[in-house]
Amino acid sequence: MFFTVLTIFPEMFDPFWSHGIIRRALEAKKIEASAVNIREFAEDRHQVTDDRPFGGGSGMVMKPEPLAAAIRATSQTMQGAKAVLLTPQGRIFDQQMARELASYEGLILICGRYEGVDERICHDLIDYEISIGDYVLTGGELAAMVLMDAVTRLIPGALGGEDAAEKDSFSDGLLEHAHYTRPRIFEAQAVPEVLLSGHHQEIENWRLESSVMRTLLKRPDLLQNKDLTPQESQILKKWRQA
Ligand code: 9D3
Repeated sequence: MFFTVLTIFPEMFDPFWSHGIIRRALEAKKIEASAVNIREFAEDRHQVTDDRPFGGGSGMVMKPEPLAAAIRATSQTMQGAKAVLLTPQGRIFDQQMARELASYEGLILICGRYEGVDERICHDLIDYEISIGDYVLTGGELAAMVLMDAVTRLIPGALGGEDAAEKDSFSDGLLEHAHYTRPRIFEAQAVPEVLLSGHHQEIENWRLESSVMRTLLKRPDLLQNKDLTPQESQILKKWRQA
């Protein structure tokens, strides 16, 4: 996977590239990444990337020419890449979209700033418009990092060791079971006895029950569109009666 981010703040990405799983994936060449300054594609002497909105009003709009030049130049060097605009008007990002995006060879992530980008950028040059949720950010950069983080961990080999990606929360539509580590008693709270028993089947049963119960309590909305296995339905019935 090849990520190119188009932004007026490329330095924001340096700490993101430099830590944890993202850093390891870069070092292992599971992903490649660069942040390009849109300003470099502005033709004027002061490299201006914004302008006042037609029709008046407060705030500034991202000019189309530098952005279009940056997207075209990047597309030419990235065969099979999709262009993603991070925008509050986009479809809300979820795990299914992360899986879809992870299937491409490359992603060009366009980070808006100011009040927004000129509408005419969207029609020909953008494949996806994505928001990361219904709250107001100051620009698309953090959203681009969220997207790259979620996509990177789906790239085969990027997590290292065993492929935990598919066992995760959301990948089967339920929240994960509760987790415990040492000590066995922490502030008068004991670890569930079954987890210390060594009975693998009982542990699996307990984890599925924990998973279904937690989803019912914390995220009942996830159960609306989910196909349950007979075992899951039985657990759910029991906890709904409780
Ligand atoms: C006053 C109207 N605002 C729209 C909600 C203007 C506006 C606010 C914030 C325009 C752009 C932005 C900057 N946000 C993003 O670029 C952004 C974003 C977000 O704010 N929330 C969730 N996902 C995203 S992706 C890009």
